[in-house]
Amino acid sequence: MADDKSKAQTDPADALDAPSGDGAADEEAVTESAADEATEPEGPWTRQSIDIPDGPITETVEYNTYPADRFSHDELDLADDDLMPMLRNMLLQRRFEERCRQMYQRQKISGFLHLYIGQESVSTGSVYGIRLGEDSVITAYRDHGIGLAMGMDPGVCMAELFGKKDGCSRGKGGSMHFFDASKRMFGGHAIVGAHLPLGAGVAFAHKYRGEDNVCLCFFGDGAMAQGAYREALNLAGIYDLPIVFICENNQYAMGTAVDRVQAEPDLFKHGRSFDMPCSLASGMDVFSVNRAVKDHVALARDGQPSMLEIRTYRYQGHSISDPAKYRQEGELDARKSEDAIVRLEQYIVNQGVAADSEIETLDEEIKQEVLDAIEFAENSDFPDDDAIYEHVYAQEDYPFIN
Ligand SMILES: Cc1ncc(C[n+]2csc(CCOP(=O)(O)OP(=O)(O)O)c2C)c(N)n1
Ligand SMILES: [Mg+2]
Repeated sequence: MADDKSKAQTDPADALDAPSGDGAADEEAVTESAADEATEPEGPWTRQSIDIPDGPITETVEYNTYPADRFSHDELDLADDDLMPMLRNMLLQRRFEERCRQMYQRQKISGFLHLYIGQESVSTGSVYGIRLGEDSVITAYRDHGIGLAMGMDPGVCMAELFGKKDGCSRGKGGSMHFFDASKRMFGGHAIVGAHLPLGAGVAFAHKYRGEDNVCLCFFGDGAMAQGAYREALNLAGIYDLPIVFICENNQYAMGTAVDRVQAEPDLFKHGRSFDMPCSLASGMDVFSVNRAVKDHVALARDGQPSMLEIRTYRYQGHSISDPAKYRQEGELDARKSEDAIVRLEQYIVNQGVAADSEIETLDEEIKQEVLDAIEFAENSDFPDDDAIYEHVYAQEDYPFIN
């Protein structure tokens, strides 16, 4: 795919090597580039033809699909021993957020709070498809699930929500700004669509440094209506960046259903405009997500950016204050009956890997872990007043501020 594209510049390192400066150095640079132009550079450059074919162009496109209940764990190279940790990973997100809701009602948490409940298979299935700690992840503001799935400490996360100094962003970011550079979790971003170019930048950094790592860039269905989405995918395509664009299509952007705002509601197909492989996976089955992400990560490691739509559903409102009246009657119950956590629990029992009672014990342990996280957050202090001046960008000679 990427190989037969017309490109003015294929290597990002070349892009940064462009001559700059003033005076004599500039003159030299100009002379050199004039000489370059005289001889056609070697490389895979092709010029687009101006001739129009005499007849229609027919294109056959293949989209991969990853439906629910298609994959078993052994096909995914997951051992029996991986299944309970995988369930633990999902349950931790669920139990953590159930308490977040309660803590919000008790006014321990203020500001925005967007819950991820219902979407846990997306984070867990993805994290099990990357090299944790080496590959990078970036996401939007519904970020608690992916942060916890990547192994961020629940106490540190809860402290962030409480606005306390031991929080992952020192209590100054809150719900939308989970961040842990040591785990290569690059946020947590509040402006819809704005982090997609950042994701492309992270992938660019991997490539520029010669690392064999990839970036997973998650975003919502709503972000696809933003211009930054197009800019990011285009740059990734031009530079062959090691990135997977993952659209978490939870059917709504606030109260707006996808098919009310997208002329092509099959969002995975949009990646075709950038000559990328595109796939569609079920977010109601953690194995489907895992298979899809592994396949797309393999593409990214080969320098092929791609687009993956994961169809999922959020069981809570858009934010804590949303009564979610836009849903159709019976819609929520239907989706709850497909809950990916329950699906995995049933799978584990059916495979004879663990009994119901062992799953219940695991759940109790996790509930206690979340209570411990709350205690940690309670015992942490609020940031000092002076902290308001820390980690703030200020350029002394910046114009217009005086
Ligand atoms: C540029 C911008 N416009 C509007 C908003 C307000 N806003 C916050 S969330 C949201 C909906 C985004 O929906 P989606 O991308 O599908 O993510 P989801 O909430 O479903 O996870 C909007 C419009 C914003 N944060 N940024
Ligand atoms: Mg959405």
